[in-house]
Amino acid sequence: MKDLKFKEPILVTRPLLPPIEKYEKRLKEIWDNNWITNYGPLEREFQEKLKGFLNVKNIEFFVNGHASLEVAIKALDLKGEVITTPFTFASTSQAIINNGLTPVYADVDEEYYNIDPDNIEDLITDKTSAIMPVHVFGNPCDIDKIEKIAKRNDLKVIYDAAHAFNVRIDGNPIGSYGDISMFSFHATKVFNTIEGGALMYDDDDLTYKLRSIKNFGITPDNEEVQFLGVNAKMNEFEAAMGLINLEYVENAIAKRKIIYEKYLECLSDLEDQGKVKVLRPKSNVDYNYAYFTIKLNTFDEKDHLFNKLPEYNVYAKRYFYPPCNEFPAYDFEKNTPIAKSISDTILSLPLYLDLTVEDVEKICKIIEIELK
Ligand code: T4K
Repeated sequence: MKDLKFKEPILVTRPLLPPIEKYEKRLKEIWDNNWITNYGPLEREFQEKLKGFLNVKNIEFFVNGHASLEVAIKALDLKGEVITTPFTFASTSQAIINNGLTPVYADVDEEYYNIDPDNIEDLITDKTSAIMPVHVFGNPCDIDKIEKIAKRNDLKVIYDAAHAFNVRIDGNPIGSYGDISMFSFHATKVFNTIEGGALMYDDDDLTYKLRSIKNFGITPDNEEVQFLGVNAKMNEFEAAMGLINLEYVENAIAKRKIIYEKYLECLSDLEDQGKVKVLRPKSNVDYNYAYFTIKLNTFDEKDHLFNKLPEYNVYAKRYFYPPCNEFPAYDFEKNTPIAKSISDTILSLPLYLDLTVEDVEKICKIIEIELK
């Protein structure tokens, strides 16, 4: 145990931070511009560059991912009930509830932990206005089935793509599906703008509404309050970070892939013995290696590992525990057994670009010892 204890804490993630000189250069630009928020020149430059990088039609930026999700719901005028997944971060459900709508939870699939389309249709009522699936850990949902259900029932689709930066399905950008897709650029994500978020969408008509709603509902052309809005604007410091991190993100993803594959190699014996199950990317997907998750067989095994790892200075996270329909803050039916069993047994292990393959070997050795 002594040999395996890390000197410095190994956290579940660390932010992608570019060379500080690059940020200082952009800070100088912000000072020269005398413009620090409200759709400034760096945000506009970032918008054009990111559109080109991801090959998507429209992008609007926001102060954080959660705020952008709330604005997306307002922009699509959703009413009543929204069918969503309980296996996600608190943000997804809270965006629905904060807009005065009711989340209706569909259970998830056992392989990728995403909303199971076969559970959606039974939950549709005359109050349902939308489906809000999450591409959990960056693995795309069953988009074909979801979009067919939405079309058949005249429902909107907002994808919570918080984890899915730069993911592609059969070469197509993940932000090009549904009515709107939401991305988080939080410090803990593959790509960050410190805090920050974005909506990506095809319908050009949405731009006017999104830009108004994130600025108190004030319309950009005649400055009338035509919509009920909030303040959810990105600022120039966030945009500067985005512009610089964009230069480094492909390299960061390539490094994450090496770490991910090292974990796979080091955990293969435990997998063969049926002690852990690793989440893998779908075969037709260019993945971003956002998370490395393992599923244990029982709650007790998960709990044991989660509590033991800190003794070695390793900090996993329980993404996501419990399922959202079991949060004490709400009173929803707890009727999603698969989400519950995944939530009870899953852990996210450390994954960030400065983690070394030697670190991974040690972490896996610790897991092996603790699961004996
Ligand atoms: N939808 C989904 C599906 C999401 O997962 C999220 C966010 C959202 C919507 C909303 O997007 P945002 O509004 O956040 O843009 C973290 C993030 O705060 C959150 O953004 C993320 N999902 C969630 C999955 O993870 P916590 O509670 O785990 O954060 P925290 O502070 O414990 O950080 C995790 C680890 O990262 C720590 O061990 C330390 C390390 N860390 C963190 C920060 C902030 C650093 O090393 N440096 C840092 O600056 O929620």
